[in-house]
Amino acid sequence: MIEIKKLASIVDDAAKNATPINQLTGTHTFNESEAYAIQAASLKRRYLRGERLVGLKLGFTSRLKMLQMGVHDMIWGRLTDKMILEEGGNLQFDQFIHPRAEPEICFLIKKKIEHPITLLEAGQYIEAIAPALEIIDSRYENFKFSLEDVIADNCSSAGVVLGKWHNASTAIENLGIVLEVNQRPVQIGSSAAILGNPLRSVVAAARLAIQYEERILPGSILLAGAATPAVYIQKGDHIQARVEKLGRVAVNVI
Ligand code: OOG
Ligand code: MG
Repeated sequence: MIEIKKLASIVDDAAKNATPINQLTGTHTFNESEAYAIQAASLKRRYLRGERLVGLKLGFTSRLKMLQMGVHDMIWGRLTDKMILEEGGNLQFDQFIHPRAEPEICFLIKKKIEHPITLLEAGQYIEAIAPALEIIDSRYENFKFSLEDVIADNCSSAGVVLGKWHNASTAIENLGIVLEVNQRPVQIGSSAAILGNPLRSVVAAARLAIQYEERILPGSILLAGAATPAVYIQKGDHIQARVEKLGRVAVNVI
């Protein structure tokens, strides 16, 4: 039996103190569902400190992200209110270990999702769509992990910046996406890289949430997964994502 609570406290302390740790799978053997149990237990610690669940995120929904991180499957994690950063505001670099930014598409959920849904049905569950920046900050040394490690570490979740909400009927299956650092494009991609259509992330989230007994509630957010690889960010950087039709979203690293 692996010690779920102990491993949860290790990843949680690493995040809280912005101190890197060795990969848990270096010293412990656990499977994917045990990794999700560690993630859930680490979130419980955040809730006890007063953080609130505001939504979910999917990861590795694009081939480029899987290739960048050397993993082979989709993952999902939880987002809390403490991770939400003000659009156009500041990100305190020292509160992170080795943060990276990636461009995202975010859904605002309209109706509770309680059963598996199809791609055709996905639109009914969406209230609005926004461009977003996700800040990921693996708690593992050198941002290196196995799939089980990254799941246990809440999928590197660390920060989310949301842009303006747009109508849920906006066609999003093939939108140009640019990630800029200090006004220079550093990653260019298309929303089509996200499972062929980011709405498929809603379908996948529904399936995974049911499988792992998490709820997708009205008013919660869902990050579809980055369309491009993530980039390391530095103090002094201005980070901006532009998504065709959805506009821009930015944050300053201080
Ligand atoms: C894991 C998080 C992946 C995405 O959008 O693919 C993710 C990581 O790369 O550290 O958020
Ligand atoms: Mg992401």
